[in-house]
Amino acid sequence: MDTPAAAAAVKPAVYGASDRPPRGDYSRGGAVHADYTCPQDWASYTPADHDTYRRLYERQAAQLPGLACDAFIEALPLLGVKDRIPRFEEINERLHRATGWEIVAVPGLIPELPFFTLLANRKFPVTDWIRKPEEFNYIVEPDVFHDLFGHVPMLFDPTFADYVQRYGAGGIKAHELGAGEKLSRLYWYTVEFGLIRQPDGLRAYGAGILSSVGELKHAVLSDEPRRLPLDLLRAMRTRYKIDTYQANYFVIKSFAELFELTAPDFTPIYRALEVEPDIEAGVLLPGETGKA
Ligand code: HBI
Ligand code: FE
Repeated sequence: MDTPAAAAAVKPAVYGASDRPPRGDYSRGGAVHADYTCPQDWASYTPADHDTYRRLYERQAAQLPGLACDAFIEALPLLGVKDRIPRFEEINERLHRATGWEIVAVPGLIPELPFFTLLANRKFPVTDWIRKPEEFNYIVEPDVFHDLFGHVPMLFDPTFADYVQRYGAGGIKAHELGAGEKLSRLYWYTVEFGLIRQPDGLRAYGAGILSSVGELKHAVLSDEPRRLPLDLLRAMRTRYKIDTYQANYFVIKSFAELFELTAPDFTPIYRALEVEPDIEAGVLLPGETGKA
């Protein structure tokens, strides 16, 4: 997969293989670099695109109190504009000052190794196209709203930002060990669908929850999903679903806890995982209450 265009033909097997062609244009007349980054094609946004972003932002921001974690709510205004799609460089000035991160535009989902490499270098890949108005309530592939609204505010939190950088560095190693899929479960159950128990109650910090109109209430308030204390092995053994609400979530007590998880060398963990069977989403093991 030496060029983005070639890679796009193979559609990165991300979030589970899907037979649909990728939404993004991975060639863009040669404007996509070898690391999959490309200029944000801001001029290509139509008034309808900006309006879709405005409406998504307005609806989601109204839902946050009592459901989104404090770090997210505090940082969200740092995205700047909310009535149109922001220019990434507007955000990068503030983000780089805060935690040394910057967001880079990509045409969509990218293969594992380039993804991990960008994170390891404190570059967060943000898809630069936005869903169509008719996809207002649900879109399968992450678009600019999911990435900007869901992921970027959390990167203003220094400890969480350090976790994501460590995750990326670990991901390069996991890829070399052939353990990328196991490690991607950790990403899924933390960066995408993580919950945190604050002193004032359960809150969401995962981007997949924070950017979803229905899943934010479901993940935090419903008694249907199982909620487990985050444990490295348990999370990396647990399969996930890509097109429904999660059947289980993993709960942390602090972002320091998340950061400390990535301290050890994962090689022995990958070895242990080779002999531990996967666990289906939503299944409880003996002794688990599912009420973390
Ligand atoms: N690519 N652009 C983009 N965004 C993601 O969140 C992403 C990706 N590629 C792979 C991926 N996520 C996950 O499978 C990682 O856990 C590897
Ligand atoms: Fe995401």
